[in-house]
Amino acid sequence: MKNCKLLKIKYKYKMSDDLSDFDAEYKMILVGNSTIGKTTLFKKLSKNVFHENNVSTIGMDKKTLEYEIKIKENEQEVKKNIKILLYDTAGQERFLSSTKSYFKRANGVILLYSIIDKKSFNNLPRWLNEVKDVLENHENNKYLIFLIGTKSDITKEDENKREVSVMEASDFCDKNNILWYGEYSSKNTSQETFNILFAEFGRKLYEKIGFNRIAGDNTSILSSKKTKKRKHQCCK
Ligand SMILES: Nc1nc2c(ncn2[C@@H]2O[C@H](COP(=O)(O)OP(=O)(O)OP(=O)(O)O)[C@@H](O)[C@H]2O)c(=O)[nH]1
Ligand SMILES: [Mg+2]
Repeated sequence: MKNCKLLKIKYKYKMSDDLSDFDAEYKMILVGNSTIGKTTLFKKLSKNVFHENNVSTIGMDKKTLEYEIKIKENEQEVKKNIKILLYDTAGQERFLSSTKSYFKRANGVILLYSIIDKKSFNNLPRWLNEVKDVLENHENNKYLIFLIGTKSDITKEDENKREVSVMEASDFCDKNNILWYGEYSSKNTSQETFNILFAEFGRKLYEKIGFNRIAGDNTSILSSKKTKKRKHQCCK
């Protein structure tokens, strides 16, 4: 845990009112093993709901988020309106080839693992390779990777259920040039806190990439399907 500190969220988000006037848009993808809570986070952020039931994603879902962020330009604080097009992807192994097609031209990658599921953490290097394989093959070297742990409410109730320490996660970030953003719960973390977090991701992307437009986004949305048994959770 040398260089990598838990990053503080400095700026308040504000949903932008004027949608036509924005300074940049970025594609971000949620990536990680099945059942770690990608869709649950996506729904908390977009609809402020928490579902207990197990609905496995096939294909993907997407949602546009709009924020006003503050950045420093020539020593002055200026406001920028940004859009984040967020993709919720499938974690099951059997969908990997179609999932990878949604990684293309991503500007931000949110890697996730469950803090009560060591396998989901141990599989992060593999997800990282899959993402880099797609992004670097499409001549996209300007992207950022963020890491967050999910299901923090469970260890708050019972610390014995923890399988991944904060130190391990932070060290993984240090070694792989990833930004570590800590542990969250889609059950207990508020929608506003998630919005502040995503506005901060947007601010980091603006600092790294600046102006950006998402070209040719015409991917269709496939529905999610209830799966009774989730045996094929590879990547697990
Ligand atoms: N207690 C608790 N349960 C959670 C949390 N996030 C997700 N879950 C539960 O974990 C299960 C799986 O969540 P999903 O969001 O469907 O997982 P996923 O990563 O989208 O899985 P795939 O779509 O198969 O890739 C669901 O039963 C959720 O209710 C959390 O923060 N706390
Ligand atoms: Mg899902």
